[in-house]
Amino acid sequence: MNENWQEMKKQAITWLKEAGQMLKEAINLPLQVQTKSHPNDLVTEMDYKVERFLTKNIKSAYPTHRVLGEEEAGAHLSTTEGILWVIDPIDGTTNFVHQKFNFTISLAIVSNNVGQVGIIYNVMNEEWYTAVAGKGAYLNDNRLKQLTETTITEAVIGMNSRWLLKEEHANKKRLHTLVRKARSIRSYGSASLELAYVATGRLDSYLNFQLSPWDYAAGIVILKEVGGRITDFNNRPLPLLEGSSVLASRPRLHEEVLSYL
Ligand code: 2AM
Ligand code: CA
Ligand code: CA
Ligand code: CA
Repeated sequence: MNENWQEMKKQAITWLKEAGQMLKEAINLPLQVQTKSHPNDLVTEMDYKVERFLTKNIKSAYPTHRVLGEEEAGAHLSTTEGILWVIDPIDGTTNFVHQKFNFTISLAIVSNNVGQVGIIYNVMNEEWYTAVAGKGAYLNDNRLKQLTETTITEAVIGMNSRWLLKEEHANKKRLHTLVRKARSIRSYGSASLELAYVATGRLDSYLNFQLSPWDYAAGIVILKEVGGRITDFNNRPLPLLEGSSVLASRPRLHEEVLSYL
């Protein structure tokens, strides 16, 4: 297959810009906020609007491609064959509602299970983290450097503190040890943004016990370009048709953190 991934990335950026504009215009208007799996799992009409807008554009430009989105698109996909667009219309809906800051639109183009394009767009500050497989990763126009190694004692690790309270977690004690050993812990509330932060070195590691493909598909492509590692807690590649635990880190630190999970 001889697809023009750079061209598709450019096309996707024009759609994301328009979607970002929709979010900026909606942000100070009253939002209809509903809950999904639990009272803190929020969704707004803008999550649906952006996903429908992107899906419509993708399908009309590339009728043979398929779309997997958080809210509606591709809910019953059973294979990753062909070209699949994996989108999260708002990653960090709680931030969108409460902070009006630090939420992204995350988009990946995956061909036969291999990520080819990744875009994580931090809407309110116009930070675009992008990558095409084999062509390097960028923050806006600046090419990101290869990640260097570090150790836990010098690492700033991203995680949601609620995981520390998880009663049924078999390795709770070890997780507490990890938090004590690390230099510092951060929580930004947008998984894709936190993966982008690992790619730029703002975070040394990011972990989450349960995420979905639209949270990490773009991050996989971007991290690979800078030599970052991203796997589940058992060091296996991440699935694209179901959810998973996720650890992303600088090289070497990854193995060290895995031993605490
Ligand atoms: P979302 O905003 O797209 O739902 C918040 O810590 C991060 O975890 C966000 O990236 C959020 O994505 C993601 N997340 C994944 N599953 C979630 C869930 N069931 N409830 C809340 N946030 C979830
Ligand atoms: Ca959600
Ligand atoms: Ca998400
Ligand atoms: Ca979302």
